[in-house]
Amino acid sequence: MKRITLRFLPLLTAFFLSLMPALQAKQTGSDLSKSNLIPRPVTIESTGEFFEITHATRILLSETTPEMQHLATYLAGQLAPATGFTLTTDPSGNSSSGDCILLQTGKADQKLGREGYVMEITHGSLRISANGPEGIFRGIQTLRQLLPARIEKNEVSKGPWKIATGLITDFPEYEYRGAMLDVARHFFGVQDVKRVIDLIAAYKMNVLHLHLSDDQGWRIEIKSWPNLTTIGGTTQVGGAKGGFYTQEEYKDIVRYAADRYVTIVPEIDMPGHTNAALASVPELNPDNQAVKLYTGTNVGFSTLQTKKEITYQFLGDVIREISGMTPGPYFHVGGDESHSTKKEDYIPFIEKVQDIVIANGKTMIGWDETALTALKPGSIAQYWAKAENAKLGVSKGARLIMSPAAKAYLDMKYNAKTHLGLKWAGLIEVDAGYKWDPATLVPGIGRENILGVECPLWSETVVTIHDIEFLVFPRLPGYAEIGWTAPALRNWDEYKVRLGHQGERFKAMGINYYPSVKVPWK
Ligand code: TNX
Repeated sequence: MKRITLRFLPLLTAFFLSLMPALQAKQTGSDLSKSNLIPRPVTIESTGEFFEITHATRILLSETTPEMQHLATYLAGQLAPATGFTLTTDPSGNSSSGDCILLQTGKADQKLGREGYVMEITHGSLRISANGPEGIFRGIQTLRQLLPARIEKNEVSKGPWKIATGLITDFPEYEYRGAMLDVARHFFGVQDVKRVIDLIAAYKMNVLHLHLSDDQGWRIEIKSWPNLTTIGGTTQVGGAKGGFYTQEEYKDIVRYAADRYVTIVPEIDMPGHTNAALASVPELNPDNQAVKLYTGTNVGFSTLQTKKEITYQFLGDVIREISGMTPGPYFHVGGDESHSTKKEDYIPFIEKVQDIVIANGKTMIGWDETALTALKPGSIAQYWAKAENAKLGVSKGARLIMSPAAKAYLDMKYNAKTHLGLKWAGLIEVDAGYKWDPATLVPGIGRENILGVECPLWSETVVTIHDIEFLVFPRLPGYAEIGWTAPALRNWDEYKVRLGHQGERFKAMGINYYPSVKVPWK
């Protein structure tokens, strides 16, 4: 008996040793394919080991441009508060000795495009490669989600900081993946906007559309028309003190966004939604008499004078000043719900404004009503309400941003009891917000007509950053995934499990989220 056991010992040992990696993987969760990433990447392969970030891990760069150095600093800054590590960046460092995170640009697969990346994680190193810095930045967001949720805390937490090994290849479905914040109905300061930028960038969104003017407030300093903010910026819905961004503050927001590869799209809504401008500039009114400031929530009662020359002089100045501070390619002219503008006036008005936008080097975006006009090549329509308008836009060669109110409006209540939000477009539970495909939603509109997806947050009922977070989370990661992940890789039953795991990240980030019963929270 004894002799038999001894004879088989080497074989038995070999057998158990061969099981070790699998056992280890089970016990400690080192299966990269089970990492609950949002948005879901294109492919993930696991190799069953670990990479560990320690105080000695170095961040290496394949090229030492200021932009790449900046990204290395950003990465170290993301990891510092929770780990307590001050990771060093070693520009010319050699990766062969291991224990490094390598950020490598150039020579990546063309199919990754500008934003895609490949992440190769081995026991000794983690490498993110991409065609340029933008892809590296998106990859860093994946790296954050591969670490334990407590990496998002603002205080030092216990390690170890292990990441499962394997290979991720990832790139986006749509090039425009955005959120919108209405800072006109209620004003939100620079710090709040930066918080929103950080939160959307964590889910690989790349656009923040700012709704900068409406009946209730004008929120951006225009040097040639100072009354817009000294009068039009003073109040908000409900009558409390409003606010506005100075040009320096706006530039600061734009820079902060650019550092996170987020494009700011400024919107000045016109010819309707203009009461704040009409209250600030008497000459914009038919009788040259300024109207009163407005703090209610009705829509459709105001209009610019489409036949007055001063209107275009005014808009020329506004569009020039804002465009000059906006590096992104877009200028949004609103154009929605202009119920007090005659259709025969609306059409030539938008066409004139389109020319001004183009003359300032920008591409025009307008809400879907602008599809009624003669759109120039390149102009973009944002579908929110009328499929007929969206199809008309497509027939004129416009590309679409998909923001269907009934699916993608962040200001719609989750259910009848939600204390914030509106319900005119319906209730949008977390599953309903996720279960749609922009490319099949409207018959006659296909993938090729769509530039991307945007989820707008209108702020009639939203007063604080706390309120913003409650309506934005947990729906926003779903819109981010609709924009990033191909429809074949998306289904609610699988997504909800990944979303459930994000709950602990929301907590670590201090996000005031809606704990929907539809989601199996971890
Ligand atoms: C419609 S969406 C509007 C906004 C409101 C929003 C409230 C759009 C282009 N216009 O003026 O704030 O509904 O959900």
